[in-house]
Amino acid sequence: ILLHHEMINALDAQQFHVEYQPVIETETGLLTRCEALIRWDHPERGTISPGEFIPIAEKTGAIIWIGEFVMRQVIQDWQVMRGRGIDVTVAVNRSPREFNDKHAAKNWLLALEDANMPPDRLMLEITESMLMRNKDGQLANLRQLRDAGVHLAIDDFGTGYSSLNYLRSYPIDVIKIDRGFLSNVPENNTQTALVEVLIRIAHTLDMQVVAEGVEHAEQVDFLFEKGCHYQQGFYYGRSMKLDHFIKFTKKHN
Ligand code: G
Ligand code: G
Ligand code: MN
Ligand code: NA
Repeated sequence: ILLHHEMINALDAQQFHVEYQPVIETETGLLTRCEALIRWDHPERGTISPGEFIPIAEKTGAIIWIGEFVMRQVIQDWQVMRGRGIDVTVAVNRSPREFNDKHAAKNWLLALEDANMPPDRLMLEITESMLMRNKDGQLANLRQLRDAGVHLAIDDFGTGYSSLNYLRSYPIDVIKIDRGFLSNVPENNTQTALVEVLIRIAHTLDMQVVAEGVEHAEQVDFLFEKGCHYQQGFYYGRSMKLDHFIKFTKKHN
């Protein structure tokens, strides 16, 4: 079991790092975005997936410190990319707890300003369940961030419980279709029809739509035809350490 103190020690011992997975703009084929994903290089257990330790960090509260580390690292890495001629928008996963601090939006916006990183180069990914809890303080932070130009995405869209009408009343501008929906596209007719519907929902709500879990060319053709704005998945590339990601991006674009 991963304990609170083990995660805090891991931060001190610099056992966490952030990797970047490419996100491709469908219309141009250009790599214009990426998603930041945390990794834990555990000295005894090897690399531990965030799927394993983030839920525990959310319970113990360590997520606040981990989240601060990720945000700081992303902003620093963005500056490195910018210095190497790359100007991408970076998506960062956020846990609901990180929006409880009423100064959260202000603090993140100040950090961007300090780094000369335009707010629209940052995207925050939240889950449907966070919106359903509908906490006033969290909503105020979301509004402030969106007003400043930060993109706000619903991650794993379609797996939670949000009502579609509800979604409209939140300052969300991006929908990420969960990769579970794409896994049997285009072989499975029902799944394929569902993805088409999800893309159309995004169009109707005037939101950008990202398909996750793109693994082969048939999916790329389908997403192009249906007007899915962005694509992410192993077909294009896995998450990479900063240096590798910079080389990859230069080669791709
Ligand atoms: O990269 P991988 O598929 O192992 O990620 C598993 C899960 O961990 C994903 O659902 C992703 O949203 C989450 N995750 C990855 N990095 C972060 C992070 O920095 N903060 C939070 N809160 N979640 C993350
Ligand atoms: O929940 P979230 O969307 O943040 O999770 C992102 C995770 O999805 C990353 O950990 C990444 O490793 C994984 N992922 C990204 N692209 C693909 C893909 O094409 N196929 C599969 N199976 N997993 C993927
Ligand atoms: Mn995500
Ligand atoms: Na997702």
